[in-house]
Amino acid sequence: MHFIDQTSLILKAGKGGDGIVSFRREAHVPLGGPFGGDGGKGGSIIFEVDTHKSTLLDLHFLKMITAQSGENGKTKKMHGADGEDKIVKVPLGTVVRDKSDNRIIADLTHPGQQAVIARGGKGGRGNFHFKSARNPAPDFSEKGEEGQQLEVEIELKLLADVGLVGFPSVGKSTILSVVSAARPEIADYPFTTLVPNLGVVRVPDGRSFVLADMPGLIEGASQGKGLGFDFLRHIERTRVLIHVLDMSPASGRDPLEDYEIINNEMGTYRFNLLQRPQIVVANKMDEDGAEENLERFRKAHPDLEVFPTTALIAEGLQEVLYRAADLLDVTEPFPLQQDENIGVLYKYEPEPEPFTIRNLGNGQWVVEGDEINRLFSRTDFENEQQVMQFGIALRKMGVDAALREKGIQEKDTVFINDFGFEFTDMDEE
Ligand SMILES: Nc1nc2c(ncn2[C@@H]2O[C@H](COP(=O)(O)OP(=O)(O)OP(=O)(O)O)[C@@H](O)[C@H]2O)c(=O)[nH]1
Ligand SMILES: [Mg+2]
Repeated sequence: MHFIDQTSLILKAGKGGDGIVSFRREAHVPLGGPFGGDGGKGGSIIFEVDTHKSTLLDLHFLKMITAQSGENGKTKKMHGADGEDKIVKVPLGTVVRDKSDNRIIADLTHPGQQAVIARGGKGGRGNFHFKSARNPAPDFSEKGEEGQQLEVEIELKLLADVGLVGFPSVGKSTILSVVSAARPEIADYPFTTLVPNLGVVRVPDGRSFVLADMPGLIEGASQGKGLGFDFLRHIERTRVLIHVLDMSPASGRDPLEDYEIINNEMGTYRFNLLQRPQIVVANKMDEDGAEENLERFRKAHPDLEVFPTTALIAEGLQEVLYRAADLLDVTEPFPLQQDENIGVLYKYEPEPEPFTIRNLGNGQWVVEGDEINRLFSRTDFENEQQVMQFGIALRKMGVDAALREKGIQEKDTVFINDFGFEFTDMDEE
């Protein structure tokens, strides 16, 4: 199976339905009260973790996802139907970024977790909302809001707790195969592992964790050499590393040098991977000359704890697993990082707009916002003092200035929560 772990997609959430203009018809009234209903909300595009999925293959072929628009309002103040949300199933470990600025929109790390990636537009309000003493028969209504449109970069990052790292052919996949039920390919040529394999490891005391055999790293991996660069990204997700060294002189390499090179690559990679606790495993201890290499290594690194193993016959690995479980117990997950120049962000929450202004034409404006609604509900409009205070608070929030900037005229009507206010420009007094 082809392994797709990165793709991009265009998302178009549903438009909100328009509010409509209509009037109640009564036998003896030529023009009855406003009666136009609200448009329905546009459908949103929601990503949901499906643990049965393991790649982004289906999304790779999709290119674009849309959600249904809301229905327009109907007469008799009837609400148009909401557009249906579109649920997109993604594998655990999916990270979604806004392609325009590379910011993380969602980091889906729990089974069943959902995240709204493109929000559907709000429905427009029908004309009955805009009735006021000054205008008992408004002949206008709001249009539905456009749904959010964006291009996203989707990336799958493995969710292994522990990663096996090291040069090619040191025995990483062999270790995974003897400590878990995973059956990765094992061979004596380099780069046998092209895609990390995951296995669940159960320590005899009952603890368990997910272990991954990373593809071999080589010098220059952090600059994109070999397979390194792509898969260094996967290591980003792990909390503990098992650094595997080949102690056999037959490999033609020097384990002391290998150790330095791999650490250097991991340290140079943009998300300093050396922050993760490392367990050093000296593998292939069954080979001639391995003991001598181990001696040398220990002399060079007297403070390092080294675990000698013969992965082929599962010797020495029990201790390694216990140590990994112990380290996991005390190691917090590393936050997923943005590019260096953006800094660390755990979760991207767009800054809420304090308020929005819509020009309905004919000197009619709508101002909306959570803060404004709160203020509104706290104000007693029968009380002149409070009404003044409401006006002052709006001005402080910058509502007046924003309206002026959009070209509001003296005596235009500003609707807030279905109430119409006459605009008077206090700053020009
Ligand atoms: N003698 C000996 N050979 C081993 C031992 N562990 C693994 N091997 C052999 O080393 C070779 C490479 O093993 P793999 O597990 O595929 O190595 P890897 O690190 O996953 O290699 P890549 O996927 O290429 O990065 C295979 O031929 C294994 O049988 C060991 O403890 N002793
Ligand atoms: Mg391998």
